[in-house]
Amino acid sequence: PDTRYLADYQPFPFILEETRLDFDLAPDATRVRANLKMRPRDATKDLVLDGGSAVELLSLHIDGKVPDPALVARDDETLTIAAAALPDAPFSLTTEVRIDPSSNTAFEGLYLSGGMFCTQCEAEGFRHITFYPDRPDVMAPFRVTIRSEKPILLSNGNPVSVGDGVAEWHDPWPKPAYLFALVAGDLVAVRDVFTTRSGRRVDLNVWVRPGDQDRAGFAMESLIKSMKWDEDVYGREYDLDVFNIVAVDDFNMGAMENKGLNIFNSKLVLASPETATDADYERIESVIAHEYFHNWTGNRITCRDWFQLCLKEGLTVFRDQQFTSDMRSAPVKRIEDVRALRARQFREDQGPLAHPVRPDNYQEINNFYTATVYEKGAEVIGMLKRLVGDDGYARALDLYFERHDGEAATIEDWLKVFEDATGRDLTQFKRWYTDAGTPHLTMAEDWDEAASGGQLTLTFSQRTPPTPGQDDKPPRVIPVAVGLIGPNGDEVQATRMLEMTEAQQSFSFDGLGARPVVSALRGFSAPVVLDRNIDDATRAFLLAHDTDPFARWEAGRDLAMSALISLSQGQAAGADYIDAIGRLAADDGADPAFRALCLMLPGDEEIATRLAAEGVTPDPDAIHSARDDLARRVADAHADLLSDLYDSMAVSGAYSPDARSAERRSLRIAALGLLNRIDRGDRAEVLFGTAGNMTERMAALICLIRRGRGQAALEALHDQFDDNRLVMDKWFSVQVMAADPAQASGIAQRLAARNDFDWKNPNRFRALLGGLAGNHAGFHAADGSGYDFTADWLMRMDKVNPQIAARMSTAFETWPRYDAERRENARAALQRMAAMDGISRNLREMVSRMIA
Ligand code: B3K
Ligand code: ZN
Repeated sequence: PDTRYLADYQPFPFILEETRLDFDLAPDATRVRANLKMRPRDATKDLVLDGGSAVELLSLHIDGKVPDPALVARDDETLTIAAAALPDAPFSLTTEVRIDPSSNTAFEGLYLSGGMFCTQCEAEGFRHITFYPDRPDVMAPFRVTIRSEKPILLSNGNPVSVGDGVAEWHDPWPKPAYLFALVAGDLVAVRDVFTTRSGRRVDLNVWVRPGDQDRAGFAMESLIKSMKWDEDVYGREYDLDVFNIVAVDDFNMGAMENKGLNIFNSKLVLASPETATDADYERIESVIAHEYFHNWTGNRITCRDWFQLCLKEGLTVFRDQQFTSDMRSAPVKRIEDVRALRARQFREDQGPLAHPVRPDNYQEINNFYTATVYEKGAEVIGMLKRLVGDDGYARALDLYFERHDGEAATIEDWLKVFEDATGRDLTQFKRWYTDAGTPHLTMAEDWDEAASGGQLTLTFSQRTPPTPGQDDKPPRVIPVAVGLIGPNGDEVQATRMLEMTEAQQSFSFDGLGARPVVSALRGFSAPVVLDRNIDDATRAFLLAHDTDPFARWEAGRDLAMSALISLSQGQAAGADYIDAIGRLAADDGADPAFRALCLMLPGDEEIATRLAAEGVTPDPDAIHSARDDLARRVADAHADLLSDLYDSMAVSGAYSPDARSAERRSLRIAALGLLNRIDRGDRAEVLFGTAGNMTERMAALICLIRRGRGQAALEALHDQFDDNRLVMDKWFSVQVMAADPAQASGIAQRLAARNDFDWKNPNRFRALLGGLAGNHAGFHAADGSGYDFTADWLMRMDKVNPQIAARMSTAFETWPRYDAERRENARAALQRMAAMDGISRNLREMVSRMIA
């Protein structure tokens, strides 16, 4: 009954020509007057406006008159005005409502964060502000007046007038309500100016709390780089006179692309060398870019309905990934993205929460802001680009902006643009959007020395395991990038894109002379699991010689993975890996960040996911000790080399977050992590005490915790930063994440009892619960303590902030793959949540999909 279906889409029967909003802000009684200029498309239809139960209607007028009360109906979610009460011509609808931002703990709609008023409307938050057609295909220009004693009053668009206690804003670009934003607070700005290529002067402001200005400079630099890049690479210019970014401490996700007024979680704005790591800096740069890029892919062209979420998110992630590759090392970025995809999206695709990139039904749309919609959505665009080529992609994008600017579009529109621009039929390609699950691609090799001067035939077959609601998966088109390396290590066939369209298909390479080694799925050309029969010696050969950086890294990864899997099953293994990795680490010709990535062993969770994909039940404790064992052996075997790297990769002088310095630090930290297994933590202790930047201090702290000697460092960090929320979030998270698994949930319990566990703050809650979920063997402790702790807190959080509870419940999504005892414990925890009185729609949907 609560499920919505893509197939049921109906256009809104009214046209909204303009929206005027008037806010009188007060913490517990804000008044909102809305004046909507409307025109019926179909005069027989009632006008149904969305409006949450906490929105109190004070008055309603149609063309200035109060309608017959019998023609107006209110329920918990809507306000309906019968067609009989509406003119058959343009009319104006005026409502006045009262809302209470101070009691809004769900942080959806208008709420308070540290005394500042702010909003979050995507996906369906605007209905908690006033009565409105809260759907993305209803777009209108907005005029907004804000009355408040707060000194800084912001909304979307351009400022019309800013006076004492009142400000007026006008956004000329028609937009859906989910892009509305308002901020009122005591804020200061870091300012700059950007001149667009056609000469528009744009005032840029990053608004933060007084005292935080000196940590907002990097966000500003990132914004300027993003604006320039979007002009250079996509020909997209900014379209207003101001661009505002505001940092808030209480925020349900990372950031939000509201037109001209992006609102950010403060952890994605504020950074200084003492408080933020290199990874934080990189993430700030990419999220600032992501939200900025939404101005065209999301705002100027938005989504017709929420089923089309990947239209804006997949494309915008793809764009931010391109941006980061241009700003930093492209191969390193690609490897990092694939790691993240496998860790989050493959895991999601493998379990009960699997869904298509474009889902066709949902109960709560906020549950679909997933790795599948975002990251797999971006991979699908990468494949499209590989299939039509760079020029085809550029033509298609130009056509997309030209054809759909100002519209609310669909995946069908998106694919049509590619078909029209390139002449290619994308019917089969569309399955990447409609079918869930990660395809398994098997590759077999056949070498015929006698045929055509030495012929290699590769035969691929594809199979996608069933996912909830989808048993049969027809074959998809899969671009498989392949190169060939000769026995002497030289490349004999440069990258060729094989297009697989059948369930099984063969491709031949002639005139090869001697049998080459195949470098397959170069650049991770498709989001699939590749199964091939390959021995460790061949993997080591590829790790040494492959010209494609991704495939080269992947060869080392596979080598590590095969060793870890054997070790976790009690077999001796690892010699080939230890050998090969030593040679790579010593190769000064290879980029330091690349070497660092190769030195990092796959995480426990990734090993478990791989085992499960092969139909093996993962044993979290055995995986954990296998990883420990292999890391220690690597350190033993290469102690001198690692120690040299640790010393030589030190970056001298003042800290700078630039890519080159960060890459050296990453290799240094990778070496430290391994050495820590054999030096009792002595290096880490020195580094923690002497490093002037958070990147190295945090790495050192993790090492110390792993050696059971983190106490003094934790205390020191606490004393130094107890007034800095972002550092304290790390403090909470790291001690659970890096804990000995047997103690993880006990430590989490102890931390949760602290006064400064401000659990209603989403960052703090995520730090602790996410820290535990990130400790694989700790969360999956056989006695169920990790599950119980998590379930208790999710139930508590659900009453306050359902979105956060539902999001964090994904910690359980892998439960069906474990042994009977763990499954029993996890199921009991899930059932306890399902049975909770007053469970939210958000958590209910998640839990019921996981139990099903
Ligand atoms: N569009 C927002 C996400 C909104 C999430 C709503 N639950 C941020 C982003 O993807 O850019
Ligand atoms: Zn986005």
